Amino acid sequence: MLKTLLLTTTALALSLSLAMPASAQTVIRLVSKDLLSTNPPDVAHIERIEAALKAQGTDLDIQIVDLPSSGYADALGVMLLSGDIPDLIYFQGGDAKMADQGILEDLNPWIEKSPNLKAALWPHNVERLKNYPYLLYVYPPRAPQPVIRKDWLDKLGIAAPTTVDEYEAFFKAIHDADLDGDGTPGNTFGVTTADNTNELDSIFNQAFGITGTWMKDAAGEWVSSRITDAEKAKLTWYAKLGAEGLYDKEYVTSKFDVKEDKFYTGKAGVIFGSSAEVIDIYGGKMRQAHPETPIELALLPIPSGPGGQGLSATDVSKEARGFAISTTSEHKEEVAKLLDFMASTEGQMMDRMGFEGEEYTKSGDTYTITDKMSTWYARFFAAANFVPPVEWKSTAAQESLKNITTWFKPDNAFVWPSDYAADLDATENVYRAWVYKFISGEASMDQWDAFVAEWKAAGGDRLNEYARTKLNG
Ligand SMILES: [Ca+2]
Repeated sequence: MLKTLLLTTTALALSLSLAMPASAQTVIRLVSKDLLSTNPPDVAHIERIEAALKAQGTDLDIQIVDLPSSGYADALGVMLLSGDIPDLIYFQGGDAKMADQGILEDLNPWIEKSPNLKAALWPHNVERLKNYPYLLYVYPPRAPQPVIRKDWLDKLGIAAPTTVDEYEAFFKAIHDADLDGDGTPGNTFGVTTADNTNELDSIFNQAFGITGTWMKDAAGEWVSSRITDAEKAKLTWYAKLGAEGLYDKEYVTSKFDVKEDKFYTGKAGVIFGSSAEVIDIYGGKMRQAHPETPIELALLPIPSGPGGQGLSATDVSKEARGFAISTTSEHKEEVAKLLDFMASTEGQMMDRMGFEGEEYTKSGDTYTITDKMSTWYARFFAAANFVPPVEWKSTAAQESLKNITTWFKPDNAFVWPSDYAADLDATENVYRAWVYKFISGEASMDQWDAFVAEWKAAGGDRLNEYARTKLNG
């Protein structure tokens, strides 16, 4: 059905283009979220990209296809299913069924021919492209990392923690001191998170030996890491932190604004920022909350532990979002040239730095970032190898980006068939509920086997069985 539609519209487009006067300029149609022909900076950005490519001998007319930002994925799906398929498509979900229809190009051969793009990839991009070659999203993965006020770190007078044990002592030192200066020691948590324990897991999973979503049990069988001894040891430690007032048990009802507020008001010493940008937003908000003190944030190390060291394993089964080239495009070579340019130093200067006189000023070789930079964002890529001519990110933010490459660990998670959705939901709910029971003290770690049994009964056995068919293969 779709293929018939595609053939019809392609034939129509072809006959229309034949009726047009011949031109050396190639029309590329681009659809992307938040990229609009009604937004002047977007238009100016695209125009200067066209000019730069033309100077390199590629004459493109890049036409922005407007879709609403709200409900983008649905609107895109409707447009594609109607047979209107742009050359370059940004997906935020809904790509897998388009890939199944054969309308998304295998990007690997194109990347192979694109030296700038190839050099711009982050380690997780390389792994994801091996498993699912249809989407490209050249941005650092979200990897929550811990920060503390630098003036508090100085006041504590102890070194930043580098092991699990040192983290415990560090959280205790924060808790026992009166760093917020309200006259009451013991009313500041060492650490708080939002919603669940994912942020803690980001740096403590590897330390406790939780190497990925799937691990071998004592019998050599693949099982979900949720029910392993390593997970139990980690939760035992989280529960200890909770019992001693070092970890905020209210995490379970805290949204991100509550978490942040506890940090700014001195009710928690350490919080996690999910990206370099977020870390700098936290720094900016902290300074706004305390205009009398010039506060910087310090990034805390990725700790080693009994099981290892690193950031929690990154899902490399596929990109969740990103750019695709349509197989129906008549101009794949030109689209690939556009993408390669955007990954080059010249393209990144535009895409990352914004406009001279707006996001930065330039005097000779000296660049100065303006306040407008805080609202600029890359429309295409954040290349892993791009070094800006002036650094505006804080030291903490820069260090967090280095950690993403240094401490990257690929996960062995895979894409589930849709008929496992209910099992995945049910087991996740059982896990989250028990984690809270353990940390809040409502359940003791002696009840671990009851948790495992409930998790298995909720669909976990089925998940483990399917995982064995995938991972043993
Ligand atoms: Ca206090």
